[in-house]
Amino acid sequence: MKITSLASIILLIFFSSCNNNEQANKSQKAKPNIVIIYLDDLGYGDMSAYDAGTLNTPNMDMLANGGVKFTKGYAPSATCTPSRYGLLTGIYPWRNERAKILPGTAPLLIDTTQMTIPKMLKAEGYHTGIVGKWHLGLGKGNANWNEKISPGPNEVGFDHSYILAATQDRVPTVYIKNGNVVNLDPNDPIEVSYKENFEGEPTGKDNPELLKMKWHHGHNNSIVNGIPRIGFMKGGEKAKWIDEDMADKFLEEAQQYVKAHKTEPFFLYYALQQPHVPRTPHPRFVGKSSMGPRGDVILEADWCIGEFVKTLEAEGILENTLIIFSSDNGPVLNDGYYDDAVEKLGDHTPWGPLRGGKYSLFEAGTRVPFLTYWEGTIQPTTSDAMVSQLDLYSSLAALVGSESRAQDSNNLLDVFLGKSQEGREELIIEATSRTAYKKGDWVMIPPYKGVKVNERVDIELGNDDVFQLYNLKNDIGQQENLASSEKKKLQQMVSEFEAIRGESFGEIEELELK
Ligand code: NG6
Ligand code: CA
Repeated sequence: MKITSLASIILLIFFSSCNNNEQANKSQKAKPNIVIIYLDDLGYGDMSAYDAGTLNTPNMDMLANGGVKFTKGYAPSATCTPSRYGLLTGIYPWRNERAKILPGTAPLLIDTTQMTIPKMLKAEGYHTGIVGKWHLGLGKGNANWNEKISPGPNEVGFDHSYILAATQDRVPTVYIKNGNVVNLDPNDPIEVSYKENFEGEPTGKDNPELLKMKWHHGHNNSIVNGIPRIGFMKGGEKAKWIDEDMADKFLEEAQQYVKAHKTEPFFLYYALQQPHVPRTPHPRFVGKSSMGPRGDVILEADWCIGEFVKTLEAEGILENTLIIFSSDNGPVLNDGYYDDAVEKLGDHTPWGPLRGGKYSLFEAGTRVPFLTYWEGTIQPTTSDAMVSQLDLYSSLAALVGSESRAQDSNNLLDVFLGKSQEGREELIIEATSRTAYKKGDWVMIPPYKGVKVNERVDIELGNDDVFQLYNLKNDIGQQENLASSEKKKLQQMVSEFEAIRGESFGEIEELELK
């Protein structure tokens, strides 16, 4: 063979392989891996990137400062179950009257015929997994924990699931993998009840001597690992989780999932349990924040996120992975245990400049840390566009080329990718079955009876006898109620709100509109 023809063959091979690489790159970009990292009760001011508190969260900050950091990012609700429902379905949780904080025995909340983010992504060729907190009900109610529990995450779109059923403070205190309780001993079956105790079983209420963490309100039923819980449970000794190991366990499962599926497009919903109660940092993190267990578990979560991102990097897929980070609702200090969250808070402000907290219709209930990160694709920026977790469904569908859209989910793909600042115009937020309406900088809260402050958690709930209207542009702390001075604005907000909700709210006729 002549030298020239050999050279041209080499060149041909070289160019065709470039072309292949380019194509591979293109199709990778079209179907990037998608990871949602979801914290439980992390407040707007709990991340140092939000410049509000005094905690130092370098790994979360790395994502926030290297991606799009949203200053007006909202969870659908100020509590867990409704937020997670909205996140996965793109449907307002107030449309489903069962979307309330669920006990561990509740049936699956998402109908198996309903579309969800993982279902939509599966249809586009994704492998889908969830690791961490579920809290959307399991089975048909009062599940038999000793058999395969179904329907659950695997029936609403997840190919793989490794979950805790409800919350860390609710029974059953076991991990469930693809519908089966992990380490279940058939000779020690699990029984669960939210109504009555099982004979002879100690409780937090009657056996304070057995407790390593004391309950403040609620949380006085079965005792697991010295921690009193919500609900009663019997049996399943070998299957019970060790609270202090939970963060490491979920991290390991998330890392394994990534390693197992790195060659196909995957969607991972990594739902960490921190800083929800009971706050049980691994001994490696005890004392690290000097704010007690609440601060310590946030630092633990921060470390987990750092390790998780390192895994994406080590597996060579960081540049092909869109990471979305947020929290299911705002912060709470005393959520039912004596754990020094109040006493050791110091100057830290988990709610940042916002009013209220978890359970509240005021801003801190639903405005949460929210960011998107995509190494090499998203340019670092701060965005003041209003976005909701509800919008992820339609935006991710647009990203992967799916035509599917969800009812209350706006396609804000360009906003999430940092290419546009045009977010939502309006949003309804929810807090324990109450709703309020936001439009631009304005927030309208209809009158709600009920206490203004929940004394047990020491949080202002947003209830008042009168309409409340705030302009967040000049009043982010919601101090000045403009309802009587801005009556036209109020009337407009109320009408729009009622049109979306399809119901009428409050006593608008008493406004004497002029
Ligand atoms: C409340 C619990 C609280 C927490 C919350 C759910 C009591 C008194 N309080 O009912 O501790 O578990 O439910 O939190 O039981 S969430 O983040 O999952 O919505
Ligand atoms: Ca929560």
